[in-house]
Formats: sequence, C-alpha cells, structure tokens
Amino acid sequence: MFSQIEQLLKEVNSFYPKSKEELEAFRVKYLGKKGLLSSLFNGLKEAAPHDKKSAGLSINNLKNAVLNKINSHKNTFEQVIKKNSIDTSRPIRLNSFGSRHPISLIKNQIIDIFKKIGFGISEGPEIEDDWHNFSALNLPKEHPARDMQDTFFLQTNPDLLLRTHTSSVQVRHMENNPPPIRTISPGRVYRNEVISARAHCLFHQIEGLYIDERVSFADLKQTIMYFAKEMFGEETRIRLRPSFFPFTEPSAEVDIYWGLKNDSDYRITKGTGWLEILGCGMVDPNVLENCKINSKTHSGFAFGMGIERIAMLKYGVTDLRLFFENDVRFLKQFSAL
Ligand code: 2NL
Repeated sequence: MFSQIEQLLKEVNSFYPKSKEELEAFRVKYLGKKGLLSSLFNGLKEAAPHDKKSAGLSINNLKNAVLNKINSHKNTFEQVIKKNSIDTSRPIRLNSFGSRHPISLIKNQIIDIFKKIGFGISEGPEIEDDWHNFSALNLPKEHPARDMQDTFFLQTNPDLLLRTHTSSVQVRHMENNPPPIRTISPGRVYRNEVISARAHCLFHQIEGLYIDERVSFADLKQTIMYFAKEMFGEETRIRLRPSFFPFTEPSAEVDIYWGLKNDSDYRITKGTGWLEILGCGMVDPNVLENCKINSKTHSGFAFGMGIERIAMLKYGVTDLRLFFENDVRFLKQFSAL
C-alpha cells in the first residue's frame, strides 16, 4: 500500500496538464466517486492496525498534493482563456499607413515627365572629389564661383567634399558613356548655409543633360517648354532670361507665368507674376572636352532645378524646413497623392 501511495505521489507531482480537459480528467481520476483516493480510503479499513495511522496520513498527503495541483493549474487556464477570447464589441485598432514624402512625389513626377521623351536616370556618390564637382565643370581652383557655393569639405581629405550640385553625376556619366546622352540625375546636394525658411544645408536637385550632334538652343527651349506644360499645366507660359553659369554658355534662367490673382501671388512673384523654376544653358565646350567628348562634333544642353522649390510652388509650402523635420502632421497631408 505505501509503495502504491508513494508511486501515485510521484505521478501527481510530475503531472503538468496541457489543457483544461486534461486537468479535469486528472481530477476525476483522483477525486471522482470511483477515483483512486476514494478506493485508497476504502482500503484503509483492511490495513493492519499498526499501519492505519501512517497510511491515513500518507493518503491525506496525496490528496493535498492533488488539490494543490488542480488549484494552481485552474488559474493559469482561466487566464489563457481570457487572453484568447475575442471581444467582438471592441472598436478595431486603425492601422496608420505611411505615405510618400512630398520631395519624393515631385521627384518621381519630374522623372516620369523626362522618361516619356527618352531620358534615363543616372546616380552617383554624395561624397565627391574636386574634379567631378568643380574642376571638370569649368570651376578651376581659385575660381570665385567656388566661394559662391560654400562647400562642406571632408576634414580627413581636402580633395573630398559633399557634392554641391548633381552636375558631378553627369560629369561621371559623360566620362563613362559615349554620346548620344539623354540623362537626368536626381539626388541630395549640400551647401554650407544658415538654415532658414528659404535655405537649408541639405536639399534636392534634378539636373538634365542632352548631348548629340547638332543639339541647339531651340532643342533646349522646346524640352523646357514640354516640361513646364507637363508639370504646371497645358496653359503654362515660359520666358527665358539671360544668365550665367560657369559650365554653360549661353546660359538662361526660366520663369513660368504664375499670375497675380491674389496677395500670395504678389508675394511669391515679387509683384511681377513670373516665377523662376530652373537654370539651363548649352554645355560649355570646355566641359565637354574635360569629359572626353569632342566639342567640334558634339554639342548639348543641360538644366538644373531645386526639387524643394518646385514642391513649394506645387503644394503652397512657404517654409523649406518643413521638408526636413518630418512632422507627421505635415507629411500626412500628402497621403492621398
Ligand atoms: C540651377 C541651375 C544648372 C546645369 C545646371 C550642367 C551639368 C553639366 C554640364 C553643364 Cl555636366 N551644366 N548643369 C547647367 C545649367 C544650370 O542648374 O539653378 N540649379 C538649381
């Protein structure tokens, strides 16, 4: 009898139910009317008189072990059941979806417009060397235009810098690909400027480059006109003002007619009704030669624009800093676009 009780006690102690049903079967097996404990207590009557007391204690001990086991596991199963039960009256948790950044939206629009007329995309490093960012682009050392763009140089190597325009990508493209060339280069550029509503040390540019035999200023003008109409609407009018860039000759700045419908139009066009959207020109023959392209047989045009500037015009944003702060209250306004 004692060895049977001892065996059962071991069984009880090593019992770990996996479900509520298993625990219930365990309860019936030990505590049920025809269970082991009741038959053990019945057996007590036949036990030898000097064994009765200690046998009774052993059976009680077993019974307590059974009760403890049942109590401790009953609670854990109740918790699991609560956790898994579904409260169908609870409101659902709305998933918050992300959205494209307005700079990406405008960048993709511009890319799509130029893709339609055969331009591909080229990209390049943001850390550039002096040659690709300055020298190849007709900006030799000590050229005053290098001061105009305050540059971030790398402390470890004064020949390396954060590119100040994406023209450096196009220099690399010309070095590695023979004409005809039709490419646009979007990307981040860096300038050492005091951050304000109108200036930032980091911004985004898209530049375009077209090189072939007999490319003319008329080709440039038609390309820009096509772009302006696609970007700002079929009715858009443009004008070209003579300008200067070290890497193009002749050079021009392009305005679109914005109109003077309200106070805001007066403010952003400074009362003229015209808004500058990009700079452009015929690639300077020196730049072509620097990039191993024969300037006697080939010519080309290039243009560049700030993506933030276009985004501000399209979306009516008046502070450049909003594009870099990533405040969700600003960003989520673009989620439907
Ligand atoms: C602007 C003006 C411009 C270019 C960029 C360029 C590139 C090569 C050769 C010649 Cl590889 N030119 N790019 C030309 C004229 C203007 O950008 O206002 N950008 C924001």
